[in-house]
Parts: sequence; C-alpha cells; structure tokens
Amino acid sequence: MVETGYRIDDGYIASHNGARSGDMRRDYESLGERLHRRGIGIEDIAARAAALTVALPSWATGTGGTRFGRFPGAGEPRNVFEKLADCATVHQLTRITPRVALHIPWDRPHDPGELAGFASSLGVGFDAMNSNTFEDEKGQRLSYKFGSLSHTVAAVREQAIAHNLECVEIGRALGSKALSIWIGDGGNFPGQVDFRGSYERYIASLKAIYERMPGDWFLYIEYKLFEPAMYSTVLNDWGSAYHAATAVGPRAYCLVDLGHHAPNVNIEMIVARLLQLERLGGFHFNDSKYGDDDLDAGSIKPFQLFLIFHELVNAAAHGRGAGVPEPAYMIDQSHNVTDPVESLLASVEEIQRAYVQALLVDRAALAGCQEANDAVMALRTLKAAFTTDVAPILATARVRAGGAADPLTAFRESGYRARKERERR
Ligand SMILES: [Mn+2]
Repeated sequence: MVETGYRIDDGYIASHNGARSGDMRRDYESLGERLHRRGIGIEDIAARAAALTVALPSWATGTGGTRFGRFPGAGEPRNVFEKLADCATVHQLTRITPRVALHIPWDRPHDPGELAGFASSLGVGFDAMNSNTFEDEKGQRLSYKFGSLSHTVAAVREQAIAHNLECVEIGRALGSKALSIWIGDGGNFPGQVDFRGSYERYIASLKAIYERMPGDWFLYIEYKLFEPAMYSTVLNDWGSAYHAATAVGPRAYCLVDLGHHAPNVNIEMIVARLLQLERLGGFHFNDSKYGDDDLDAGSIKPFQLFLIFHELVNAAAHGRGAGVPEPAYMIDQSHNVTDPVESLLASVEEIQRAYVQALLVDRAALAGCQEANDAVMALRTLKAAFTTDVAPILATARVRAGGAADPLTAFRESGYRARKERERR
C-alpha cells in the first residue's frame, strides 16, 4: 500500500472560507446586480464556471529547469504517486482539475492497477497519455538523435511506434481515453531533412499507431514550429497538423500548445479555424513572451487567453458534429522560479477566469457591430467582458464545490510544502 502522506484538512479549508464568507457574499451580490443590468444571470455563469475542467500534467509538479540548469525546491515529488498527491491537492483547492496526464517513461508504473487505485483514493483520474520519443531512455536499443516517428530508418520508426502503443496499453489500464504525441523530429541545418519524405513517414507512423488504438480512443497531435530542431520541424504548424489528422482518421485531432507558435501569431484565429473544421482536439495552456517559455497561463497575454476562450464559447454555441469531442483542456508549463503547485493553482485560476469572462461577451451586440463594420464598438464589446472582475464568481463556484476561496493563499498558509519537505527526503 502506497502512503498518501500529509493532505490538507477539509476543516482547514472550511475555516479559510469562513473568514472570507461575508466579503465574498457581498462581492458576489454586487456583481450579480451589475450583470443583471447587462441581461446576464450570475447563477448561470457560476454553474458554467464550476462545470469547466482542466487536466494537470504530472511533470508540472516538479521544477522544470532550462537547458542551462535546474534549481529544484525541497519537498518536490520523487515519483508518480507523489506527483498525483500534489495534483490532487490542486484539485482539492480548485475543484476543477480532476484528471492528471501522465508521461511515459517518466511515470511508467510497475503496477497500473495499484496506481489507478491510488489515484481514485485521492479523488483524481487520468487524462491523455503522453509519449516521449524526443530523448533516449536508458538502455534503449536505437537512438532518437535523428528522429523517431519520421526517422529515415524503419527500425527506429518501429521502435517509436511500439513505445506509443505501450503508452496506450498503460493508459487502458488506468482508464485514459487519449494519446498525445509530440515529436522533436526535425533538422538543425538546411538540407539535413527531406521535408516531403519525413512528413510522409511521420503520417505513416501515426496511422500504424492509430490503427491499433482502441476504437473509443482519440489521438491528439501536437505541432511546434521549432525546438529542439532549430531549422525545421516535421510537424511545424496547424496546417500540417490538420492535414495529418485528416489523413490518419476521424478520431485524430490537432492539439494547440500556446507556446508552440512564433511571437505575435494570431492563435485565437487558428483555434477558430480548427473548431470550424472540427479538428481541434484540445489545448496545452501556458504563456510566453518569446518562444516556448512555458510560463503560467495568463501571465503575459491574458487578453489573448480571453480571445481564445471567446472563440471556444462561440464554437460551442454553433454546436459540434456527431462524434466530435469537446476540446480537452490541459496545462503544460514548466516552473523554474516558483513553487510548482502554486504556479498550477495560479494557472487554473487564470484559465477559469478567461473562460468566465468569455461567457460575458454580448454576442448579439458583437454580431451587430460586425454586420455594421463598427470596429470601435466591436472591440469595446469584447473589452466590456474582458475588463469585468469575475473573481467573486470564481471564488463562489469554488467554495460551493468544496474548494478554497483563495487557493494560493490557502495553499501557502496550510504549510503543505514544509510537510512535504519532511516527508520527501
Ligand atoms: Mn505541450
């Protein structure tokens, strides 16, 4: 039996909330009154805020580091069980992160049944399985130095396919329903990689994986314009991902990682396109100033995050085709200077905030502005939603679900990390 270790007491959360309940109620009522004047029912918005779910990546519970170094903090998880315990703590405080995405081989369980039982004892389940062919595992027969699913040598491609199928097998035992693939394949120098051949080999490898996945599983393919390959990557952009997904089959979808674009790319428009074409599988949320910075969601471009959710809410109003899944939301970030749990709490709050703000957009008014080509009022309509302080809705939705009014403060004051420092020597 695996030890859970210290957990935050629900009584502690209740007293944290109790100390804030008067202010919370007044703020919520006041916001409710103001939204009512705009024709919006606050209770409906609070219910939708509570229904949002975001998956946590197991790998974001530890300090990520950069290629220059890593400065881990004390009390960080040492294994997949401790990562799950930290994720469960984020869920306990926020109540909208009930699933964890695993990464193989980093999280490969000796006994998937034991891991599934442990997760359920913590009240969390499993999201997409993430494969890794961007580095060599200890003892691996063939190297991925020059690629994996698109490698020029068939035996390397077969090894990478087998690894992805192993991820599916583990995922089946855990109750996962999706495989996410990101490859580091590409070239550092002009001429190094044959663009056409490598893309064809990549798609053929995806098909080999897809054909052997269970019929109720989804395949998410994640593109990235550069890194670790600095000159060209095999799956560089959403157009290549869209074509690959359609070539592979109806359960293959594109995954948008916000950090995988060039600076200033209009990501919300990519989102709108993929939604319209019914191939948006989901997101990896994070934020960046320069490249794949993997900063906490909403820390640099909160307006962009809001505009992305605006497109998602728009698309939901249009409805989805038969069999098209709801986009899956996941955080994918790396922490170098912050406590990883605190950063996750901050990101979860920003994602939920952007979603709730997007729900407040007066869509009829916006459509009128668009018909009339009124650019100033169109932007003002969006800004009216974006500048609304929705914190009282977030806090109320969390508290009603058993979470904390202020998750970050509650976490800090609970002494969780200090307890983990003693447990995780
Ligand atoms: Mn990602």
